[in-house]
Amino acid sequence: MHPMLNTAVKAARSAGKIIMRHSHELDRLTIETKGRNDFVSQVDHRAEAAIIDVIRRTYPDHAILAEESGRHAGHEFEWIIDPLDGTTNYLHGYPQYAVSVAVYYQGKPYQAVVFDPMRDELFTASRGAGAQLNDRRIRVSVVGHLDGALLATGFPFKSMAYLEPWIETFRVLLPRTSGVRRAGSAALDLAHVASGRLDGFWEFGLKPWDMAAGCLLIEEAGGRVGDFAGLGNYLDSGNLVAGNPRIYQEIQRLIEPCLPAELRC
Ligand code: 2AM
Ligand code: CA
Repeated sequence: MHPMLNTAVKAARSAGKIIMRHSHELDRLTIETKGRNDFVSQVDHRAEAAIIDVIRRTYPDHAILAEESGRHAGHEFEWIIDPLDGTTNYLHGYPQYAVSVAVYYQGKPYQAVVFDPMRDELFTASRGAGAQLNDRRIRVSVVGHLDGALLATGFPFKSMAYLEPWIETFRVLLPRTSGVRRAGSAALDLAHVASGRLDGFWEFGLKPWDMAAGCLLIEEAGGRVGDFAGLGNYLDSGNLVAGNPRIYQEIQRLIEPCLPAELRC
């Protein structure tokens, strides 16, 4: 395993321990509201501190972008961290959440970990070296048409600015698929696309830490990821389409007419 991936795994597992420990005493957590429908607890903060601590011990001069503490300056390598993706689920005891840790090198995805502490599933990828689930190689599904595909998405939850276009995409896609799921953790949805459990995914307005690791998992598992223009600007735009290569293309083709002009890029 690449040494940097090894550190990312250690960091994600130490966050996972904190998350699991507190999952049995949710009623004792202090919950703050970052904004409308946007919650954070001590668990998010502690898990993030644990991740940063592990990284800093080995790579004190790397840059870090973390959901709760923001940007930490550094150079060359950037760690993009979501200590608990699916906080709303977690706070309700709904078992669908994950830790996401990615390393970018010169602006490109380099290492990725998504860890599901509930199921003890560790998804890992290194650029050019494939993707694994608990050390076994994973690949995206071979489903070739939407009518046999299981997709995932995220509903708009904070800003409702793109509720109407999202509903349009849903209206177009839903009747053509086997089903659409909305489980509430984008990082985990992407890991499930990488491992072939889901065939495709789309969402508006994601944050970089929700998708940085999941996108490399998918690419290294033979899938495709892109923004609504089919380009690589998804981390900045927050708009993401992902899937096995055929389903990715189908989703892109079908949602294009649903998008307002400002989203077609
Ligand atoms: P988070 O829990 O790390 O914030 C999916 O829509 C993404 O949006 C998730 O990865 C989740 O990441 C984020 N999100 C934040 N608040 C949410 C909410 N109230 N409902 C659903 N998703 C939310
Ligand atoms: Ca989070």
